[in-house]
Amino acid sequence: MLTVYSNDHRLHHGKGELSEGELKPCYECPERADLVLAAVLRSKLGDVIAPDDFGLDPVRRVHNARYVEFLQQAWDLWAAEGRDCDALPINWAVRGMRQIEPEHIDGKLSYFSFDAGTPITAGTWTAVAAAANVALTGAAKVHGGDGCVFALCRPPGHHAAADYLGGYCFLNNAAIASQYLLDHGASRIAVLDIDYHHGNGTQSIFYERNDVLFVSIHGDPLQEYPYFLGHADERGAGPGEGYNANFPLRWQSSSSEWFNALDAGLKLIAGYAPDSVVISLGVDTYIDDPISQFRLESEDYFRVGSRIAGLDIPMLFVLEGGYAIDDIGTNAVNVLISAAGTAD
Ligand code: Q9C
Ligand code: ZN
Repeated sequence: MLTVYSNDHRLHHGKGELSEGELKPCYECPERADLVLAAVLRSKLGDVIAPDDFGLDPVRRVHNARYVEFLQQAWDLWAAEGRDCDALPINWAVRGMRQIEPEHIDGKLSYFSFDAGTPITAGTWTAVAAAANVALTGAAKVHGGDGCVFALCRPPGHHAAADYLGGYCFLNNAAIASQYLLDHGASRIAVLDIDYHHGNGTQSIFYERNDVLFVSIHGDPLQEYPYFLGHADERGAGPGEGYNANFPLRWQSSSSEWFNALDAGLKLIAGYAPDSVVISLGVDTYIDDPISQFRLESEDYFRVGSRIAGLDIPMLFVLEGGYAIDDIGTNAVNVLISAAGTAD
């Protein structure tokens, strides 16, 4: 299996996220991708290549142009206020408030975000653009005939919607890759999101479309972040009705409950008969994950890979979450090794 990777991810290194009433060190840190890369190299999964530059057109197929421009300018606008700490929003336009983009950077940050856990730093845009190029390069390889590719993306993407950031995510790498495949000949793409958290960004981007089937297994939004999307009755809208499937699971759900949901999700995907499947691969379902409440063990991840490979269609794995630093490499590579082994 080919891996696509860029060192530019290291340019995004936030200091703190608002959590439990204080600014805590960011769980989403550069070591994550460095350790996944180290595990890929140790495992001899296959070649590691650098991304090509696709420019911003394929990004704008998914994200609003004003939002992309904001991401490019945000740090400079923040620094122009004389600030050298990370940029974070402080308030949001909830029920009954106006959706008008403010002029001041503090207002813009609020307008284009939904949480205070996703800091913008001086190097964030470069890292974010590189992650999108990693995903796009992966998609181009799948388009070119590779059966199984790993986009080692950081920062992650699945919480980012068409025009807002959050959940450590800025551009939706998996959605951008999916749209690229559709724009290059695919008629149907399935996105299988197995990150612990609901992929609210990906769901919202494709909610009214029937050319992307979105399937997500995640912590029940009644208990878990992102709280306001990911319920089982969200099934898509308009032409997209029936093309969105959520499997919310309660905290401390067992591995066997999780695999039952995976099997149900894979059955829906097989019935859809997509040209390719894009997997939002988070390994924060791990029992030792510091911010999550599922119970998968390292050995379980082998079965995740082989079950997905059983679809017998081209697979693009896109890295999302996973915060148990010591085991993130092993867990991610266990999925990939077994997917590659089963597919060959
Ligand atoms: N006390 C991804 O896994 N909230 N994002 C954490 C910690 C944000 C996770 C709260 C979780 C975002 C890509
Ligand atoms: Zn997650």
